Amino acid sequence: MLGWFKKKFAKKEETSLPVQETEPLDNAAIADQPLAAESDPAVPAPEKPSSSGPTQTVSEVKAEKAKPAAESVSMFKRLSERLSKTRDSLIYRMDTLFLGKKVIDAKLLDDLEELLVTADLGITTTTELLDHARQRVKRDELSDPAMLKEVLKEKIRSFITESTRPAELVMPETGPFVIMVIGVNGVGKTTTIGKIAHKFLATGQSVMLVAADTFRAAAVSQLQIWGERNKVKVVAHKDGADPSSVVFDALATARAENYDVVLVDTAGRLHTQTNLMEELKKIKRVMDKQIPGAPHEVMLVIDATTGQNGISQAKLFNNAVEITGITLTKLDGTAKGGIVANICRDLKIPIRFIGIGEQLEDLRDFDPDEFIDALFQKKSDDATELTA
Ligand SMILES: Nc1nc2c(ncn2[C@@H]2O[C@H](COP(=O)(O)OP(=O)(O)O)[C@@H](O)[C@H]2O)c(=O)[nH]1
Ligand SMILES: [Mg+2]
Repeated sequence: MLGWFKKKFAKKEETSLPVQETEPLDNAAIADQPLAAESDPAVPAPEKPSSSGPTQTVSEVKAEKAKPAAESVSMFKRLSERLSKTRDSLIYRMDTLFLGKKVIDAKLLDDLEELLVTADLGITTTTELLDHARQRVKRDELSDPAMLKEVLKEKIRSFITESTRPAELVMPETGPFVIMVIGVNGVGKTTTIGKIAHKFLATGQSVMLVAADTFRAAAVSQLQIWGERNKVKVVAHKDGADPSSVVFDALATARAENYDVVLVDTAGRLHTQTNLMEELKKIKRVMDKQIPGAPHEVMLVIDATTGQNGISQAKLFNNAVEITGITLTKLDGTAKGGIVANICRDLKIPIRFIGIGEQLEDLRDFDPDEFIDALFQKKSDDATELTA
């Protein structure tokens, strides 16, 4: 497993929160919540962890995070189960295509090309994959269709690993680590913030949430629910407030109160809405004024089920505010797994996390090897796992 963030921070063992099983989320209930009364930290601040103590090195942090083998197996199993629908749209279609075929001929390669494009790998990534396969066939290194799948798997692995390492979030040595979360409506920004907060809390970091999505009435209360669930402070202004001023105030508080991590929720916007994109730039500038260097991470959330549209969203958001990392949500849904390779190869922006469900713990560090292995798992392996 990769370490998912890097920071020399004071040891905060006593404050580490155990990872708890959470109740299933009732999103209808979230939507129906009355808007919390005007403003401000509706949720009391948690106990601040002590900032004294010996400094911990990155390798110590990693060692501490190393999981017992049994836990890793069950984590992999859960990932693999959650990816089953995504797997259907890529791997099982490939298996069906290769079934009963004895040789790799032009027709098979053409059919494969169509399959890969429709599984969201995109034209350029597909072309590169196919060229690679064709060259190997030509050089007589590849003739068995069963081997072709392995060749594709390793090539996809190389696309993903090359562009995502190092994929760790790098926290500043001092001051709050500010993460600005952006993306179009409904992709899972607020949910992802709740899940990321949970991850940081489990390592003993103090976390503040900022409701800079002042566009929709329910948005602030939705974030406040995630705040309550995590028992962390949520800074909000009145509904309809200027998001830049919310952010300006929140970062002042975060600095004054020594928060480790600040997660800023922004309004969903279409990447084609230029005025809203300008607003994002303004929010970013305001952050830097309050805490020089902030935001340290501009995280774009992409819904993996939206396919190629997700890629164009990323390009336009990147032009406006320079994305530093991506969270890909809803890979437990009917996503076409090719989008992962396409993002890595085409955009060269690291995927930090993947969302594989609606619960607090359903956010995984994106580990390219683990992901590829889970995605390419054979159906027979699934059956073994489920009966195990
Ligand atoms: N299945 C699944 N649903 C998700 C995931 N992430 C978010 N969602 C759901 O997507 C919907 C929109 O999420 P929300 O966080 O409100 O999106 P936002 O508009 O970008 O803030 C909600 O119903 C979430 O529960 C995920 O990884 N898997
Ligand atoms: Mg939201």
